[in-house]
Parts: sequence; C-alpha cells; structure tokens
Amino acid sequence: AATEVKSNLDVTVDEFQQSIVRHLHVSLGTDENKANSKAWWTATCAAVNELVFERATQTQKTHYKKDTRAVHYLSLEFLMGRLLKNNLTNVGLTEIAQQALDKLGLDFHKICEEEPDLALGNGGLGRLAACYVDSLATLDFPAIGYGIHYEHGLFTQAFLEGRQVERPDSWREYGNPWEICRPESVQEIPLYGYVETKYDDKGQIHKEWHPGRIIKGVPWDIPVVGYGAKTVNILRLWESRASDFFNWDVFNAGGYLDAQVENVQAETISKVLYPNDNTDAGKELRLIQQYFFCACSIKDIVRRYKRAHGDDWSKFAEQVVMQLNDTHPAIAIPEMMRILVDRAELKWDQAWTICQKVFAYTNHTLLPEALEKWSVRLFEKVLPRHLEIIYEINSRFLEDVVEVAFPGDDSVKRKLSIIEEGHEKMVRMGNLSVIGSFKVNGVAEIHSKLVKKDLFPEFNSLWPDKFTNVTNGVTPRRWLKSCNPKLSNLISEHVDADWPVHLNKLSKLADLATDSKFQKAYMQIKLENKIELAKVIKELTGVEVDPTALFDIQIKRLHEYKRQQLNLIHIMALYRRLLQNPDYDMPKRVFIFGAKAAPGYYMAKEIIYAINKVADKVNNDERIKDKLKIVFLPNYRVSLAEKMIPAADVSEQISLAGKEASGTGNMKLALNGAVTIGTLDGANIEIAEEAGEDNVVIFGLTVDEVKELKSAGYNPWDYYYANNEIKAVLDWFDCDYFTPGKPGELAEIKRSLLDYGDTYLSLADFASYSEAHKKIDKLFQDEKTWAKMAIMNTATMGKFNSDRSILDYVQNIWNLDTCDIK
Ligand code: DL6
Repeated sequence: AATEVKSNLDVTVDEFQQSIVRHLHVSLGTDENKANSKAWWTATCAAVNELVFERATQTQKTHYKKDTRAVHYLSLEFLMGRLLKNNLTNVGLTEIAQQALDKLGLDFHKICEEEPDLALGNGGLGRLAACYVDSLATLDFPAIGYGIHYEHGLFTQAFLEGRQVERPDSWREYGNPWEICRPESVQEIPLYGYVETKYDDKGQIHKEWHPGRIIKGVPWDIPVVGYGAKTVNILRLWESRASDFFNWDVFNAGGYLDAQVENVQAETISKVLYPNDNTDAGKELRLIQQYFFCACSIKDIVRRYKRAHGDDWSKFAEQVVMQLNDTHPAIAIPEMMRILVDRAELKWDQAWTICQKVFAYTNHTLLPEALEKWSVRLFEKVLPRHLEIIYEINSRFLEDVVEVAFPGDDSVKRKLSIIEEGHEKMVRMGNLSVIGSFKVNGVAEIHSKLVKKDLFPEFNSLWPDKFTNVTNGVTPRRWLKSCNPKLSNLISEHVDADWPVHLNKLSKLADLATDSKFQKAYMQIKLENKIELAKVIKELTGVEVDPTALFDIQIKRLHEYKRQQLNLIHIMALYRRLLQNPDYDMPKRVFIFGAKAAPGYYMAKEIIYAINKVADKVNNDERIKDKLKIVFLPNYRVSLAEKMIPAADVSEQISLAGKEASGTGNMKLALNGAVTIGTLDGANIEIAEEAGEDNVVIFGLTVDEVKELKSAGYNPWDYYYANNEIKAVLDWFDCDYFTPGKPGELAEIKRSLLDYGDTYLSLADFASYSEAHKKIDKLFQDEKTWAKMAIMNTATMGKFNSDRSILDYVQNIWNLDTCDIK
C-alpha cells in the first residue's frame, strides 16, 4: 500500500502465516480446527511479538552499552488502547498480516475486534502518556514509561434505562499477549511503621525507618514499538503482591485463611484504577498506589544506574531525568531524597542538588478539586519518614529561598509552604512538585500562562525560568494512519510517504483544498467513514442514522466544565424550533456523544441520563422527520474513538474558557477533517491559529471575560428571564415530557443551571453557541466551502504531532540524545 512504512523487519506473507499457525500450536496448544477468533488473535499477537521483542532486547542492550541518558516517564495512567493494529502499523506489516490472515480464511478486522482495550487510564492525561511513549520510541530516544499494572482498568460502561452502570474491566482475565513478567526485577517496598532516630560515634543523626509492612512489586513489561520498528522501548507496569515473608506462625496454628489476609491486602494496591478524571480521590489506597509505583520505579532506575556506575552518584543527574505526569507521582521526590540520604548516606545538600536536577513536573489542570493534597495525619501513618523529609525540604525552602526573596512576608510563606495550615494540616503536592523540580510545564500556551499567572504566581516570580510550555500532541500513527486508512491512502497519493513522522508535510494539502477532484475524493472518504460509524451506532444503540446528515461529535469525559449540558440544551432548543416550524432551515443533524462519568459524580451521571432521555423522545418523534437524531454510544474508549473520529463533521470543544488545560481529542478530530466549534480555551486557541479563523467556529466568553463576569457577580437567572428559548428549554425539565409518568426526573439539570449557580456559565454562553451552530449549518449546506474547511483542518494540524511535543520536551527540559539501534 502507498502508505506502508518500509519495515526493517523482513517478513513475507508466508512466513508470517506460518508463524501465526506455529504459535497456535506451540504457544496456545490448539490447532486450526479448534481455534476460535480469540485464539487466532492471540496467535497473531505472538507472531508480532516474536519480531518485536528481539528489537526490544536489542534496544535495551544498545542503551546499556552506550550508557545513554534516558527519560523516565512516571505516570499513574497509560491509556494504551489496543495494540495489534498499532504495532502492525509501526512495524510496517499491516498488509502482510492482513494477507496472511486472509490466506487462513480469517478476517483481519474481525480478529482485531477480539482485542480488549488496555484502559489503564481515565482520559486525556493517560492517553497523552500513551502518545508520548509512542513518539519517544519513534524518535529513537532512550525512554521508559513507569506505571501501575492495574488488574482492572477503567470500568466498562453500560446504560440501564438511560442511566450509567459500571462493570469491572477485565483486560487480562486469561492473560494478555503483550506483557511479559520480569520476576528477576522484583522490588520490595516498605509501608507504615515508625522512624527511629539514632546517633553515630560522631554524634551525627541517622534516621531509620522500621516499616510495618513490606509489599512486593512485580514488573510487567509491554513493548512500545516505534514507527519503523527501529527502537522498541518498554512500558514497565508494577503489580503488587504480598512479600515472600508469609505469616507462617498463623499458618501453622491452623489459621490458613487468616494468613491469606495479608496477601489480599497487598494485592489490593494494584487491583483497580481510580476512575476520577480531574478530581482528587483523597483515599489512603490512592496514596499507597502512588508511593508503591514511584518507589518500585526509583529502585529500578537506581539498580540500572548502579550497574554502570557503582556507588558513584556524581553522574546520576547526567543519566536520569524523571518526568512527573501531574502531581500523582510527586512522592518520588521525597523518596529519592530518602534513598540518597538514608540509604546512600549522602549529605542533605548533595542529595537535594541531585534531586533538583532530576525531576520535572507537568501540570495538567487548574481545577481546584483536582489539585492533590494529603492530610499530614495520613502521611504520618503510611509514610512517616517521607513526612519528615517533606518537613525538612519545606523548612529549608522557606528559610533559604522565601525569606530571602520576601523578607518577613508571612502571607507569602503561608502560600508557598508545602504544608497547608488549617484545622487539618495538609501536604500540598503541587507546591512539592514545583519546589522539587527544575522545570514545570503547562500543556497549551494559554494554560501555561495561567499556571504562571493564577496558580503559581509567587513561584513564578521566584524562579521565572522554571516555568515553560509544551503544547500537547497526538500520535498521527494511531490517530490518522491506523484509524483512518482510506484518508491516509489518499494523503499518501499527494504527500511524501513519510508524513506520519513529518506531519507538517500535510500542509501541501492546502493547495488542494479548493481542487474539486480532491474535494470529491476527500468527502467521499468522509462519507464512507460515516457509513461505517452508522453501522456501529445501529449495532450499539439500535438507532438508525443517515450518513449524509451532519455528524456532530462530543467525545470526552463527562464533566460539567466540559459542558455536555450546554450541548444538550442547545439540541433541545433545535428540537423546539423544529416542533414550532417543521420547515426550520437546518441540515439533517446527528448529535453523537461518548463519555464516561466518574461513578461517584452525581451531576455527571444526571447529564448522561438526561441526554439519553431526550434522545429517546427526539429519535422517535415523527413530527421532525428524522431531521434530528441524538445518540450516546456506550462505553466510550480508545478503540471506539478510533471509529468515531474519522466520521466526524463537527468537533465539539465547548469547555468554559480557562478550564480545559489543553484537550487532545480536539487535535485528533481536526486532523481527521472535523470542523471545530469551540471556545477560546486550551489548545483550541492554537488549533484556530493553525487552521485559520475561516476554518473553525469560535464562540463564547474569553478567559478575561469569564473573570470579569464572575467578579461582577454572575446570575444565571438574568439569562433565564432575558432569553425565551433558554427559559422554555429549562422549564421543559420540570415536566414529564421526556420521562413519561415521572415529572421532574430531569429537573436536577435545571437546578444546577439556576439554583446552584451555573458554575461553568452555560447560560452566559448559550446565545453565542447557538449563533455559532447557525453558522455551521450554513457552511455545511455549502458543499464546496465545507469540503475546503475540512481539508484545511487536515492540512494544518502538523503542529499537533506528539513527536513535536516530545522534541520540545527534549530541547527545553530533558536534554536527551537520540540513540540509533542497529
Ligand atoms: O494534558 C492532557 C490532558 C489535557 O489535554 C486536558 O485538558 C486535561 O483536562 C487533562 N488533565 C487531567 C488532570 N487530571 N488530574 N489531575 O486529566 O490532561
């Protein structure tokens, strides 16, 4: 195929076919007659792995031999999705695998559908980590991702009479072919207990932590295949187990079951991913998860360093950089200090100098409810030595830095202290991360500005050079080449075949944006992708949609700041307009949602319910002649996104300005030719800059206007009384129109928008949003203009390649060299 990367893995169709069959026999112990689709999928993965693990070993050997500096990406989440198609794309064997399976009488796409998603993340933050490890391998940078080997990833979502119900995710119930256990690298991790202060002969103080529990960390490695399959890095995920020390006394006394209790508790640590996006869980188990994976990872890093450098710590900061993916791994900072001071017996200053050269921190949110704080009481119980270290870091910082810069200013000290005073003392992980890191970055231009201006202004005045921006990006291998093969092939007919690594080359398509032949080909592919999605919609919801209608897609976690409720009230307004005037001028529209709500987030679940109820009514209302359809696809996840994104006409990016740090779905949708309807928030601003104002539709208050309105005293009732449409739509929630026989069942939505203050200003932005949609309607009805806009979006998204983000990190933060793997 035109877009196939030249693989350096030389494999013929016959060889690949033989390899699949061999694995069916020797790895799975079955044969061609007995094997079901799952077995064929497993055997195909094994055939890929046979090639990939060779490269992984070669990569590790080379990094070791060359003693390379490496980045260690510490993240509580890696939302990897499915790996078979992605790995085949990256090794350049998609066609070969397809033909091999074809010869075996199997359908490649059906086999790929057997794969469970690796849903070890909640949303943007976890998916970003997955894109970044892809780019690091593609660009041949020595890197390792560290995280948790959750037994259950993000819950599976179903709808029961319109309400979200959660079921456990079991991505590895019977094993997963992509992972390899590494018992040789098991680590032991202490927890709880107390700290003893000792004095040596010279009167020097030594601290000794006597832990109350020891947990075993078992590493599982997943290969991360770079595009072109030169570098294969590793994602190392830690599973918790009870340590080998078993409670033999209890066991021998006949308490077999009691003796197992400890095992169960230990294994709980990596049992389940916390399903909260952009909120802090604040639970003991979560703190233990954070410490567990950081401590395992640091031991692993130190072991590898010592293999090359022995006890000479002077090179550590030259060899190691650790990126903290939000504050979740911030406990790594005091843990590193503990290793250096208590175990390696370095002087405090020497240890701190090393630490401050090793850590860098990415902030992913300004939302106050997502900024992590742990009670001092909890710290004292779980990590008593770390609390002491944090106090020491804090008092030295307040005396040596803050007092010098702001002499006598206690209010600044209170703000910058790692410890928040109050009726319950808290450890502020954000402040710890800033103090312990040499760089702090936000994830889009505007977000990084707000990090400096609103979140950490005093830190910024202390250390202006510490703060920087790295705008997020997404991997074009998964988010264009692999998920949208038809568009990829069309692109490759017009642009150099290496566009998946040099995404700026798509700019050449701009010359074709008004070329009617190219427009026709481009829009034909969009239509075919919409036909495919229509089938998925029918399968998942039973709703039939017209593929020629405008497909308007909002896919992201359900959160009030992302404003799915604004989308809903606008859809209801459209419905009302159609009921009042059946000839109301608008193209046929299908509004498509995909979103999971955190199980404990009441209002988010109410919004899902309301959308489903409104959908039921609208979809079955013959009066509006199918002009409006609404579908909420259950269980939104990476593999579903891959089917939705290529079929989108319009991309909804409608968060309240100042709330969405960046967004990355916005980039994926625009890259696949969807026109953004969006606020001036996060990366939308940069997308608009790149695409040009003619090719996006911007609406709503700006960050400054939001601040002004809030400080003047925002009153949603003003908008309710001033705008008849808002009033009518909100009043609809009070009756039983959408919930027959159950009046007021959706009234909580109205209450949140009026009585509870409309925190995210949906009513203030409604009129402007509605006008923006009218504009979209007009543009969509003009086929040529719309085709030009869609093509221009694809042509201008080069900046949002995650390779560019990684190169920004490398140049401004990590200072890495590439390493060629022969
Ligand atoms: O940076 C990745 C992603 C951004 O694109 C989203 O805008 C942002 O909401 C998300 N942040 C989080 C924060 N979670 N915590 N803590 O998920 O990060």
